Amino acid sequence: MANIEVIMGDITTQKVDAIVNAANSTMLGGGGVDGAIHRAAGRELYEECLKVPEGPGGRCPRGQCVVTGAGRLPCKKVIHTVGPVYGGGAGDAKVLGDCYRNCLVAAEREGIESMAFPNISTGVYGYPLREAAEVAINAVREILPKTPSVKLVRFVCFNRENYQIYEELLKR
Ligand code: AR6
Repeated sequence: MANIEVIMGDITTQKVDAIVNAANSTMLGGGGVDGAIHRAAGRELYEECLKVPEGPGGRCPRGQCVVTGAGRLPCKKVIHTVGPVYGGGAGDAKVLGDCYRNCLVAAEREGIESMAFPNISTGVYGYPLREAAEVAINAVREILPKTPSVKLVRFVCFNRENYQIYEELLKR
């Protein structure tokens, strides 16, 4: 079974096979972690995203993911996913869980051994931190037995509050 760990830090500096981007469905960048990833990766990542075909839900529909190269980042791949905009309805957790599950399934397909997740949807998209962390950890624990190539999942928290929540929940 893979290791699941949490650190406090910047996802753009993680030396893992793949980092996950909390993108929007245009995949052409934005604020928050998406902006940081595109700034650090450079033009090559933007141009690769531009080539992803647009469907009815944009380049990446909510809850799904798209894998690209990583430009100048120290990782090999970026897995872009689009979380739910928190509305308090029952569908939010399903979509957020789908993001984590689908990223791990994509990682397995790509032969990725180590990956880092940001706290998807907990910034601009407004998902309450503890609820989001519970969904994230449950989804990862649920899917990991089916993704044996993935040996390390790292949650990268950008602030202490999120870090402490993950630390506490991962002990359970
Ligand atoms: N490394 C790790 N985590 C980070 C970093 C970083 N460098 N920067 C911010 N975070 P957000 P969302 C954390 O808003 O809620 C974008 O404009 C941040 O503290 O980036 O999924 C997209 O284009 C928070 O905990 O993503 C979309 O339009 C977490 O990353 C929209 O925002 C997610 O916050 C997506 O919103």
